[in-house]
Amino acid sequence: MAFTEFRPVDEKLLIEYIKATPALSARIGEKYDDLVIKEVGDGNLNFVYIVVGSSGSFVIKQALPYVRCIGESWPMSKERAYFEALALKEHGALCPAHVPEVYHFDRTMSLTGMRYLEPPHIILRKGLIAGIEYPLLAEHMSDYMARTLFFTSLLYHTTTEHKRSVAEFCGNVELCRLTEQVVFSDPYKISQHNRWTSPYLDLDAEAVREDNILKLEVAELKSKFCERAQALIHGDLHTSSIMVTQDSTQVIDPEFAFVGPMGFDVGAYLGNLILAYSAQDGHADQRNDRKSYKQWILRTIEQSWNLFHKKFIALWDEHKDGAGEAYLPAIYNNAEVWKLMQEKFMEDLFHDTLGFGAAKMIRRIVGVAHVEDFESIKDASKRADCEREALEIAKTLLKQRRKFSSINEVILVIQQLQK
Ligand code: ADP
Ligand code: SR1
Ligand code: MG
Repeated sequence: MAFTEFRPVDEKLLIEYIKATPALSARIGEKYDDLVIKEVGDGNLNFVYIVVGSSGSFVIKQALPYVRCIGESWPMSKERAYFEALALKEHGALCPAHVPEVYHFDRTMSLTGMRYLEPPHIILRKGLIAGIEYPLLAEHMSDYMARTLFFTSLLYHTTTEHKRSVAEFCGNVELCRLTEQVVFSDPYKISQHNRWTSPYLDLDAEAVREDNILKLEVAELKSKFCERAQALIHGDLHTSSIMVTQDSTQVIDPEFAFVGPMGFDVGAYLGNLILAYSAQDGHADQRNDRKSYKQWILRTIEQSWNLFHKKFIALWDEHKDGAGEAYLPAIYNNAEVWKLMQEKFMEDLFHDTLGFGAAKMIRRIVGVAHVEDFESIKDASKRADCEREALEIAKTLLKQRRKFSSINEVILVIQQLQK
């Protein structure tokens, strides 16, 4: 069977597709009798099939021309699959230990074949809800963020290389516009898709829509998101885009990738860890009060930023005489100016991280597409208490981000604002 035009696959059609695609059929030794195919997509946008045979396995991900969690009433370019595959390949080349290998990509079918992250890999968010500690998470995520962000920025690229990448990923405009809407606009106005734990958070949602200072700060972040072409970012680096075991950390799902502000990735990751922290009281029971687990999350936030900072600077120092054109060695030519310039860069990145992280937290509480951390708390009043705490932390971080000079200060504020 030829696949010369787009067709949504199902389990049955997928077998025909695999038979017609050598890069996939070879992965399962061309054995079809014992093949098990299951659709497992629990994300918001796409369809994901796990394909397991006796001689191998892979995952197939297909984008349909709409947003899955809303339905066909919200059309969305299926070209997002192309940008996801491109980013998986580029980030995978820079950080192969933490990105699944792409085996096959078909632009006509908006379909990607990639490594199956087999059990015990689970989605990090689910691990955080279950109260599982991941001792290597901070080490691995700081590696991933430092390498993908540094090596795709002007600190490493010439401006010619950089503009080529900016131009290519500008094509992912529909996904960028989705983020502009659901992160930076909808939570601050009445919008048909907005939702919150009503009636408990009615006044809190209204307060977000009427907070002039918050609106001024969000405008600044939105402008940075739209205008700052700093590095090839993942674009949706929340805790459901990370799959983990005790010794493996894999970043999936970069379909929102574009050349944007680095702090949007670091902030998404840290902001979602703060959401997980605020949700813990809702998951506490008589067997486990979650107190020590909350401390582990805070330590992970602290270590993730501090390790990221250290590794990013180390990469920068190592490549300071390379092709990167942002800070020419002939100008930044003494140890003092080099240090001052790096400190300024990292301070700005830290403040961006806090601002974007906070904006990502707010949208998950009063906007569209909520997170399982809170949704799985059955008692609505208890859930609202947890969400309100996260909202207060986010508003404080967003409005006062420039006052913070270390991640420890952020941790202290989180602890002070907990109920
Ligand atoms: P969406 O783009 O819709 O958010 P995701 O890429 O997040 O889709 O994938 C949805 C789900 O499919 C994930 O939560 C995970 O359970 C599963 N999944 C995705 N990619 C893989 C993979 N490479 N290996 C194993 N499971 C995967
Ligand atoms: C309709 S909004 C869907 C959300 O899911 C994705 O994971 C992105 O975060 C997007 O904002
Ligand atoms: Mg996803």
